[in-house]
Amino acid sequence: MALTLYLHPLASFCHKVLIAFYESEVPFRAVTVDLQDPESAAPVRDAWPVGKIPLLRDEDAGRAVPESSIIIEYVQARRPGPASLLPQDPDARLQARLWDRFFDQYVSVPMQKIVLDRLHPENARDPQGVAAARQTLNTAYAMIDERARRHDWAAGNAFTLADCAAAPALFYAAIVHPFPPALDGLAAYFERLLARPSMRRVLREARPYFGIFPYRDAMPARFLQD
Ligand SMILES: N[C@@H](CCC(=O)N[C@@H](CS)C(=O)NCC(=O)O)C(=O)O
Repeated sequence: MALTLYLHPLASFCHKVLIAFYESEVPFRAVTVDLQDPESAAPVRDAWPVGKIPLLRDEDAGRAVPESSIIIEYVQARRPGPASLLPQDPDARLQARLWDRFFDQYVSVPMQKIVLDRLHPENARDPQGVAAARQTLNTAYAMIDERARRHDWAAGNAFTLADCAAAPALFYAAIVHPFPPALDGLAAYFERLLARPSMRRVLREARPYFGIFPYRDAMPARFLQD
């Protein structure tokens, strides 16, 4: 399988796939996309007109695969590596899928809302939408905290697809909407994610781009160097 992954090194949904690929030792070619540049974005928009990254191309199959969770599942099914990110057991698999959806919808999406709002001019900002996003994050943080006190990983005792989603989502969310100090289960889970070599590699590769992150000023110093 010759795989090309269209991505941006700062983009959280791209980090999710990169973590999965590094965990599973999937060989691939990375192509950095500038979504503001129509020529650079063309391969993504031609295959998936909503124009979101990551997008995978399976060159041998002549097939484009969009959406981070689908990309991970596509590759896991065809090239099982050392890490099984989708458990075989149907109930355990459902848990992995459930918590993957949870981190995408209730952590990544509100986090993106807060980040993108800062890029807008003052008169185009959406304070109500941002307040709602912060409320969603408060609810999500409490749920993760409760769960992380009982399990090492999002779907149970094994690292799965759900943790690939959680790591970048929580990385950026913790910067734009810090964890309440009382949620030490959440904080401990975040540290477990940060300790994964896959996550460390993703952050190392993203570091040269941190200067263009709208909340660069709020990034903890420990993320600015190895
Ligand atoms: N549901 C998608 C979300 C992908 C997504 O939101 N990607 C962001 C980068 S992290 C993006 O392409 N943003 C550009 C845009 O929305 O125009 C997935 O799981 O892959």
